[in-house]
This record gives sequence, structure tokens and C-alpha cells, in this order.
Amino acid sequence: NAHQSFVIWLTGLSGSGKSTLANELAKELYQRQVRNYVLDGDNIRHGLNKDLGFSDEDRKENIRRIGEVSKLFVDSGTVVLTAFISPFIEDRESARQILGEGEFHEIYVKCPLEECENRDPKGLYKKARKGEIREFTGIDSPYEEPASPEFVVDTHVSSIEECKAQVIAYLESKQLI
Ligand code: GGZ
Repeated sequence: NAHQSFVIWLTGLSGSGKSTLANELAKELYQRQVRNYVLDGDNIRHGLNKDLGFSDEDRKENIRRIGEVSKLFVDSGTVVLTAFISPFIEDRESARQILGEGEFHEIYVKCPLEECENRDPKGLYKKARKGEIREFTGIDSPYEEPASPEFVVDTHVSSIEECKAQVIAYLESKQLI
């Protein structure tokens, strides 16, 4: 089943729901016979990028490699869903350049910091507040909000199921799927 390939680049705070949304979208695309692959911390930071930490420079290199790997997947005819904080505008713009306009769809997974901190699924915000983790995004490392993302979902307002439907509707409106 021939279809265009492209990247859905999810960006947002830790705990905003990027990975959950990426995995829900992956299931939906699979059902629609759209070949796709999720890149997230589990398969990138634990493998290819296990030499990288969370300094500004390491995050930059993390995102650069993810952009390059995404391009390889897109060249192979696969839709890529990335789920990384990707906190810096400059690095997201570099990824956009690597992929090329039209193949890079930046989706801001918006959620207030207070809500992410309340969710705290891994207890990392708590550790960051206690100073046990340094350079934690939103606490003592910046998150630069997208100025003009292709699309925004708000996981504080909408359920993951609703956010998934909104992204699918966006992709259909662009005739990408
Ligand atoms: C932010 C951190 C940090 C620090 C560990 N800052 O909620 P999680 O656990 O599962 O997702 C976060 C993940 C962020 O990695 P990314 O590759 O997405 O970050 S970036 O795009 O900025 O390179 C969090 C965990 O790693 N984590 N330490 N200091 N998140």
C-alpha cells in the first residue's frame, strides 16, 4: 500500500504524553496499513545514543542523530513518529532542515509544567526538585515552546484518545494518509 513517508515530530515536556501518543498513533497507522516506526528513549537513548546525557550539548547531539536516523527511515518508505523532549528550537529546526519541509511535521504535545509534575510517572520531577537530578527540563533546564508548530495537542485538555484523533484528522487534512 503506497503512501508518502514523513516524520511526525512530537515535542514537549517529560510527562506530557509524547510516548503514549506516539504508540497510540502507531497502532492506528498500522491498522490503516501505513508502515511506521516509533523512535523514543527506549530504543534510541538506550542504544545508539547511550553515550549521551542531558547537557545542552548532549541534547543537541541526541536530536541531530535522531534527525539523521529519521531521514533514513523516511528514505526507506516508513512513517516515523519521534517522541523526544527536543527542548531547543534551533535543534528542531536543524532536524527540519535534514528532513526537508513537507516531510517534517512538528507537533507540540502541550501540557502545563504543574500538570506534568503532578503526573510524575517516574518520580523524576520530585528528584529534580530535591536536586538529585540536575539539568531537568522545566526545572533547571529550559524548554523552548514551538513558535509555529504544524499542529498542537493539549493533553491537559484532551484525552490521549482525543489527541490521537486530532493528529489523524490533521494528517488526513494534509492528505498525508
Ligand atoms: C529531562 C530526563 C532527564 C533530564 C532523565 N531532563 O519522562 P521520561 O524520563 O521517560 O522522558 C525523559 C527522557 C528525556 O529524554 P529525551 O531524549 O527526550 O530528551 S532530549 O530531547 O532533551 O534530549 C525523562 C528522562 O529522559 N530524563 N534525565 N535531566 N529528562
